[in-house]
Amino acid sequence: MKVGIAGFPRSGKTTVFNALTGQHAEVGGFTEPGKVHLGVIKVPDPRVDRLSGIFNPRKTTYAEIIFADFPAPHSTGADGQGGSALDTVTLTQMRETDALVQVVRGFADEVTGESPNPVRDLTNFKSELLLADLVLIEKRLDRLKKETGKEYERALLERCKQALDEERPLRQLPLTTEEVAAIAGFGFLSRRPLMVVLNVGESQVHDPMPAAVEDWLRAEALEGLLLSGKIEMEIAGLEPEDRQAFLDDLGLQAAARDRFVTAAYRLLDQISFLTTGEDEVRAWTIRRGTTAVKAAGKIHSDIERGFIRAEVVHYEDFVRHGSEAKCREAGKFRLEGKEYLVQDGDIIHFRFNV
Ligand SMILES: Nc1nc2c(ncn2[C@@H]2O[C@H](COP(=O)(O)OP(=O)(O)OP(=O)(O)O)[C@@H](O)[C@H]2O)c(=O)[nH]1
Ligand SMILES: [Mg+2]
Repeated sequence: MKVGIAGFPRSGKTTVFNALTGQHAEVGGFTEPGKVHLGVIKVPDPRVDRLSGIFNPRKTTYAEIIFADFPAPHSTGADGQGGSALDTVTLTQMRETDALVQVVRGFADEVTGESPNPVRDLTNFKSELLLADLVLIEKRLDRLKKETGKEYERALLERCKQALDEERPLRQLPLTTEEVAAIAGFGFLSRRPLMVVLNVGESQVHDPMPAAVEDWLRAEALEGLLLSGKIEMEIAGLEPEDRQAFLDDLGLQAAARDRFVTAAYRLLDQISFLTTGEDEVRAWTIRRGTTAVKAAGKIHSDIERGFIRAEVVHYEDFVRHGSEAKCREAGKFRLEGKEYLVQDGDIIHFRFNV
């Protein structure tokens, strides 16, 4: 899963990125346009630990989240004056993600002295995503005028356009699996699952989400997480044994990183399926609602192409019964076809033929 960290200039994107990945990318220097920081984290998963204990494989691989920290252009943006905060390079890079996290500035900017205005930034960011999608759709519709026999696509794009005209992100538009596939190539940004991080000053980490932000999120059916990127970055930089004392000092339960990963999984609609064997025990991340054949494609395109069936046993059943043979006896071992919707915690063996 590749998660893009986006938002307006100086909202703390790079700071949050460092906090999550433990990297030391420069902050406060205005990240250069076009420069994307990439970082990978392993997703803690007790199921993988347990299965690894049972199978004793040569290799144990946790699911990974790749974070991409996007720069924002220098001179424009969160001023509400219509300046675009997302240039075309950034937009193209953002289309290559599975999900987006918007970092919203909740602290006063020390350099510009500007006080925070999260609702304004949320509203403007949303408009930017809608506009970026609208531009793509209009271009395509224009081209379709000259073509015949593309009624299906035209009608679908008209529906998308209408939603955008009504200021509804495409993620709110109910689409069939077929329709989703038909528009997948556009990489529409307002269809990406979105999570909001309100990045607050050090003194506000104990405050609840401000009511105005809460209302905005509810109206958009989005969830948000409040944290202080600056503090979290310091925590990430400490030796593990020093972290707890630091957290205790601040009266915090745990580093936001773990909360973030759990919330990101849930909010961004990600689940994991597992593969087991003597070679490797591994967790794979997919979006909820992914079919077995597409999940197979995560592992290898050959497995997707030559898919015969999926042999599935759920993790809970597996640990309850202790082995695949016992699961078979108990009728917990299933043969599923291409269209089976993979569930979180499914242990899968794919049968395929190439
Ligand atoms: N007080 C406070 N300052 C923060 C916090 N997070 C970030 N900052 C400061 O805000 C400034 C910008 O932070 P960055 O992380 O570089 O912001 P950015 O969004 O990556 O900026 P660009 O890449 O230039 O768009 C820096 O001076 C940070 O130290 C925070 O939680 N509290
Ligand atoms: Mg930055």
